Amino acid sequence: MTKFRLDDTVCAISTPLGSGGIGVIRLSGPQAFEAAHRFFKPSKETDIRQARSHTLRHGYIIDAGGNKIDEVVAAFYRSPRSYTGEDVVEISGHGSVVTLRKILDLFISHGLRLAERGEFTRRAFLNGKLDLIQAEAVLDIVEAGSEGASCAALSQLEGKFSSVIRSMREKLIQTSAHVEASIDFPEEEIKTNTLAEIKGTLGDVRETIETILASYERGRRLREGTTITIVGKPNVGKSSLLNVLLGKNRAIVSVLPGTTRDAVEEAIYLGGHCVRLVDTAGMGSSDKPLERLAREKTKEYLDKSELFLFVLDGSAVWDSSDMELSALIKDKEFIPVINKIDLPQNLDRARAGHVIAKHDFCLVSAFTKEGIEALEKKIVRCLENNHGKKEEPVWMLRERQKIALEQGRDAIQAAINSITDQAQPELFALDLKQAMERLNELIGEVYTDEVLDKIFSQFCIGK
Ligand SMILES: Nc1nc2c(ncn2[C@@H]2O[C@H](COP(=O)(O)OP(=O)(O)OP(=O)(O)O)[C@@H](O)[C@H]2O)c(=O)[nH]1
Ligand SMILES: [Mg+2]
Repeated sequence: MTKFRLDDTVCAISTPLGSGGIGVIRLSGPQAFEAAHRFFKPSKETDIRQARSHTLRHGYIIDAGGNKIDEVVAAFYRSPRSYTGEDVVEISGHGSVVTLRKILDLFISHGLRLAERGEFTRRAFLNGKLDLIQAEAVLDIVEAGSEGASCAALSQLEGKFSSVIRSMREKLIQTSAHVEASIDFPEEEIKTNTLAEIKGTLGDVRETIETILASYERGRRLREGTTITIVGKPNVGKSSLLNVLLGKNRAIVSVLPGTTRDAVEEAIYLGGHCVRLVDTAGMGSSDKPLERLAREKTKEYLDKSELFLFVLDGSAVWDSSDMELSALIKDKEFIPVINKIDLPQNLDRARAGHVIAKHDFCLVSAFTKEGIEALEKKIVRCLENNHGKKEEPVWMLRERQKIALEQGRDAIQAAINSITDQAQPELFALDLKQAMERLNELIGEVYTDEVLDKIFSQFCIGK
């Protein structure tokens, strides 16, 4: 996106392509009402160019030749009380791709421009309806893969995160004013207790930034979902367990050991958490080339997973393969699962328990489904322990936001150090300015077209 224009009117299909219950076409810009008037015929004779904001009209889309294209409902929003802050018309049709495309083409032939990716939200930002953190939260809401991610994104969209940043910025502005005054009027030297106060305030701001940064990992997991990997020696029932947890036959199951060769990944929801569940190839001790490859593949998941289900076969004896696996994951978080409890048991639980230590076994049968619900509950408990309590705010920081915060924190630390070293106020005034600039970038008080291009190119067209 090169030079960005705000003076033209854009249009796009805002619902996903495919047949749906309804499909929405959005028009935004100074010509939106005029363009709607050209092709939308309200069933009750009125001039929609005069439509009041936040009103709906039923009617038909009629092409230039007078043919009815679709029966629709149009919603009218007047600037500045709309998503983009401009005049907006949203036309809800019957959701057929063909019809939606036809309607879109009518508006484009009339001189409207097809919106770029994220252009509606970019316009909302440029028109001051949202700050940059809120604009990025829009993307997080659209992409949220779990209840937690959607809650965090919504609270960011509502401006809770922005207000924390703004209040820090306010503190920096006040502190900076103090310091600037002492530079402008050197005869009024900053008193020692004022310096101590400034240091205290800066310390508070740094603390707040540290707390936000500390939730980065949790936020990332919320956004990307959690990976749980099922490991175990061949034939213990890993794929069967995956299928049971998914509620569908996703992975091939057979009596032959070594059935699964490649890792199989599927997304599931567990207690409101979006989880990527991975079934891996059984890790035996044979040195056949294919098995070696399978083992390498499984090892790749060791660093990628947050939690492991270590599956043992209750009907088989504990052997060196179980032993090797338990050594491999001993420093990871895992739930030991004894499968096949419907069969006569041969596993020496005391011995296995000795190796696995501290951990309670989950006893299940992928065959009869006994114990599966308890296993699911245990997984959810582990996830909740890792992700923190629900009440704690988790900010889903994007890389851009994290970098700005880190740089802001470093500048504040530099200012604190200068005060401690009794440096000239000019010196820490500069650091304070740096810190404020980083916070301004964060909320988009200052920005470049490149930064906006990068952010909004991640959106879809129509958002
Ligand atoms: N009786 C009984 N049989 C089971 C149970 N779980 C799995 N099996 C059987 O055990 C055999 C192996 O199951 P899989 O799910 O393919 O085992 P796996 O661990 O994925 O095996 P690999 O992919 O070869 O490592 C199959 O014949 C399953 O039907 C169970 O709970 N009870
Ligand atoms: Mg398998």
